[in-house]
Amino acid sequence: MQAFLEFVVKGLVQHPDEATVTPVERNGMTIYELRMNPADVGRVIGRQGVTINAIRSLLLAGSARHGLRCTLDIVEPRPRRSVRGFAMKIDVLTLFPAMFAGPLEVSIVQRARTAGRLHLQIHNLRDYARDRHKSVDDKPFGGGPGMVLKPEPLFEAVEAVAGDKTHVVLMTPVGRRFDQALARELAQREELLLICGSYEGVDERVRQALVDEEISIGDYVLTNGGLPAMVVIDAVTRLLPGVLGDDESSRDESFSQGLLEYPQYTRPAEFRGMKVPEVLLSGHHAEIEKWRAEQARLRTEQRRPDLLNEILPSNRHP
Ligand code: 4GS
Repeated sequence: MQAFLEFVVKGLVQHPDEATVTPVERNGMTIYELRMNPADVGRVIGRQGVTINAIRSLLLAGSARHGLRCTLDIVEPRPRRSVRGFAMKIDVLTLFPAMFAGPLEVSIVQRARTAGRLHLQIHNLRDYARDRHKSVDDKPFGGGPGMVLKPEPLFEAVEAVAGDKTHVVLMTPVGRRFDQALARELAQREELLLICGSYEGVDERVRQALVDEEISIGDYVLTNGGLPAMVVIDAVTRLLPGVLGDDESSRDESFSQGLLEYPQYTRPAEFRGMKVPEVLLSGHHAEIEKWRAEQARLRTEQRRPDLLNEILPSNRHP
């Protein structure tokens, strides 16, 4: 369908190399967005819309045969955003670099890395231990169970890795609770250094002298700060400019207004006797929007009433 539209549009315009067709999924409908040189818009619309209506009819006929719902939209050329060249640098200090293979090498994070938006480097804290035994931990002064991360390797590592602009973060349960607002804050930084705690904790002088901010991903005790660091990296990366496509990020906007997601369905319309709500099949966009807004509010009231008094005043009851 896209190729067909492209063929038709390029045949009409004077600058065919500037004409593009992008399918965008919205409310179960495919909108084919046409972009072109502004001088060509008139040609594609035609006198009194004759040309564009003819294209729409062809599209409708073609898509109906396949049971799809499509439409056509002429949109402004995408603004050249000033995101080109922006990249965030994230360094991680950990005793278990092997943990980081996998989660950060797939999906959107991997895409951000290959696109040069995210420069991620994992450093083994043990490489910065100077003594013969490469020791990174020691018994706590004053006694007690477990081991504490020694200051020397951490100081050496941070001094080697961090620059002037680097925001140094310690992952620890005593830190500020991580949430979407904090992810947005961190995404504004140019360079992050995430220190993963291990064992019973880190020498207090590390906090005093090296760390700008302490972050916790939640009130539970993990074996080390590797997973928390990955959680932060994942949430921050998808907020970096140019990482999510337009479609992904506009979807995100409606969900990060502080309400929980409304229920989503895809085909088939009936599965093992369970039906998709009629309104979603109706094609009435206004009705669908209304239903989704109601559902999002209902779910939030039932499951996370705390969210309604938070974040955005627009979430509150009128
Ligand atoms: C968390 C957390 C954590 C705590 C590290 C016990 C090893 C462990 N770090 N959010 N010592 N929750 N860290 O559980 O950030």
